[in-house]
Amino acid sequence: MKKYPFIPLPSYREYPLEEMRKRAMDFYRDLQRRRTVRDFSNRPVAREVIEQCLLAAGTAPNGANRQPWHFVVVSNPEIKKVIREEAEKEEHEFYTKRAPNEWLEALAPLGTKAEKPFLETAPYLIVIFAQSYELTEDGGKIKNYYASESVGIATGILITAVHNAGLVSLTHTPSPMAFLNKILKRPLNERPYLVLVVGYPEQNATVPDISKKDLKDIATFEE
Ligand code: IYR
Repeated sequence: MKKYPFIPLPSYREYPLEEMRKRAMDFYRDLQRRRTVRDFSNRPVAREVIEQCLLAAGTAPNGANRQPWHFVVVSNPEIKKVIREEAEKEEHEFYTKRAPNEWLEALAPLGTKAEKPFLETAPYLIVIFAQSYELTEDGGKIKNYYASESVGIATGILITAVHNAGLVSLTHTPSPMAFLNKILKRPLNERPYLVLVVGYPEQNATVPDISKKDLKDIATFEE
């Protein structure tokens, strides 16, 4: 295997402490405004903005630089309709049969239900696939490493990029999701990871009044 040439770190920037503090705080404050939205407007979104956000997602650190992700950006109304129908079928099963009571109780305060109108209303559904292996030309398989972790990180960056651009998103996980391979004609080495619904919020969009844990509850410093 050929080694990559090593080059001087080209783009690192160090900030003076005050500026570092301000940047860290400003970034947190801006991310604190992000909310997962379920009430989407049908207002169109410029495709170039989505492209830019996907390029940001593609910068994610990942196992052995295999970049084991594929993003299918769906704006075609007929495909969105089929995705909605299939997702609602699975969700209906989930809410009426598959979900244990404990899970339904955890979801009850959020008011989620089997109907997913946003899958048709929102201008974009970004269906994120994780590639657990790659296929060689002669049909062999090359394993990817840490595909779930890598795709999770890329998804986090995508959500942040979408927020930064002034749009809202919803992480949607119909379960099981194999129907997405079929509808979107994706190969078997790709596993649907998540559907990111992207667009503008509806004018009267509401969100649950939730809060995030304090620093002391999410972090421990061993000094
Ligand atoms: N996939 C279902 C259920 C669901 C599960 C969790 I955990 C949520 O935070 C929200 C919903 C759905 O999309 O409704």
